Amino acid sequence: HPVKIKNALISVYYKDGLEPLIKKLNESGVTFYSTGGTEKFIKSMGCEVVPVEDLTGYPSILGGRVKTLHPKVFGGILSRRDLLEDKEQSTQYEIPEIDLVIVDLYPFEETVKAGLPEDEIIEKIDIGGISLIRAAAKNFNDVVIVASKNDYSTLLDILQQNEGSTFLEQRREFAKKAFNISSHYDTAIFNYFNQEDPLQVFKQSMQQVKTLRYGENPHQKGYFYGDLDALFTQLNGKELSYNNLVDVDAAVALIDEFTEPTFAILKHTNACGVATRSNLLTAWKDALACDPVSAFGGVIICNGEVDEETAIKINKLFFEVLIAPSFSADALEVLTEKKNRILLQRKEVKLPGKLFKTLLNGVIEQDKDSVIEGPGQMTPVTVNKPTEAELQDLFFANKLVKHTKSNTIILAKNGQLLASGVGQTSRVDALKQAIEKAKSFNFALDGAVMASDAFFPFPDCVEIAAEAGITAVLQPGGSVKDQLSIDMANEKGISMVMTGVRHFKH
Ligand code: 93A
Repeated sequence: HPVKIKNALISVYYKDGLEPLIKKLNESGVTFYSTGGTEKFIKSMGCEVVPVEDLTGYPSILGGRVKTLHPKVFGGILSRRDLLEDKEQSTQYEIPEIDLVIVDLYPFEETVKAGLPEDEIIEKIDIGGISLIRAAAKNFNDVVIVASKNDYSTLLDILQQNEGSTFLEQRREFAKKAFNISSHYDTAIFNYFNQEDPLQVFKQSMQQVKTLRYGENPHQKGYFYGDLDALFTQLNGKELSYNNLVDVDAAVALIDEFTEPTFAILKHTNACGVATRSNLLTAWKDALACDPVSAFGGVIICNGEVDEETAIKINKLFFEVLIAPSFSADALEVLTEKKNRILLQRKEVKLPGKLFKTLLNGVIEQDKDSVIEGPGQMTPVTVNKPTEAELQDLFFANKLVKHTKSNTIILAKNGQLLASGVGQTSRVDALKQAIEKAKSFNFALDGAVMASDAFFPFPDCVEIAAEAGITAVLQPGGSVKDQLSIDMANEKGISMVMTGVRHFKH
């Protein structure tokens, strides 16, 4: 079913690269229909071109918003050439058969990236062009759609081979590419609309002020701007303090990394106990076992209902805050025995994706670190590759690394945090701290994994880790001396993966 191209509608934002194709089509006697700028461009090449206004009998109106949106244009593209009714109607309404459509859409993404004001971005949402693409692609049975300048030469080659005709499979292939372009285009528009307005987050939170008992220390005043009731139902205890709020924020961010039953205990925003298990009771026991000393006075969080048995165990610990999505009635009875203890039942609410912080005489803003690399994004760089179990532990450790103060080293095994080095000014200090800590709680590090929030500038960390029994290492990589760490891992016979993503948290 070869179709010879007789009429082409051409409407392109960027005109570059178009000449050879226009020339070839012109030689084959194709009639061109075109919109304002494109029409001028084709004319300037010395080719005849029919303004689309002459076809529609309408000028381009609303500042160009409506140029091609007309039954004569869309009828010409969508008419089924083998259907008698379509043929008759096309004749009745004087609709020409358009068998080639070339479109280059308004550069929406480019305009967003250039940081232009919203009204200019909105104006770059192409309506006519995207409709032309969809219509022509839908009717690939009779119509060729070229929706990308990358395909000008593809069509040129085909036309040269087939004497100005195209075959059905070729038109179908063009249609597939066209729908790829239109879906990508609409996704970009959705992504633009889906961004939250950071100032909105700020303005909204400013509507509610809560005076805190004090700030970080008793001699500092403290306030919270926001709506805690939207996030939690407080079931017991005194008012959240400034430091509690900071820890609750860190706890929520950490637990949201996990889907399997998990308990985490935090102190000063860092996890000092985390375990993922098949049930929350064992998760609690193993989270606490990590560092029962630090757990004293901590903030506890889990991702499932707290039952009575677990509540009885938790109750033995002195803690500040316990956060869970729900508590059984029995559990609540146990946990409310002590009046000061804060129990928060979490609501399912999406938190803002931005972070603000005042500094100097202004405010800095950034996106939250919302990415986490799973085993699929861990590239092995050593002769030995991590086992499946090690990969799972590396994934677990990577989640903790992301939520722990830099410089961070996380040591983990079997879905349990063994020890961490946190907030150190050198990575090797963080590692030494972690190893010391693990040993002090009688953890054997043989077969444990290590994760680092940033690259190793020297091979010393890998060497020390391997000697302590660590068998698999995760790091983002990116140091000029990466190879030294890789060589060290190979020398020690352990495995290493790189994720390419750094997770500083300062
Ligand atoms: O504003 S539009 O959405 N309205 C239309 O009817 C329309 N038709 C084609 N934009 C429309 N186009 C776009 O105009 C094309 O997708 C192309 O990007 C551009 C070409 O305009 P010109 O030929 O005037 O440079």
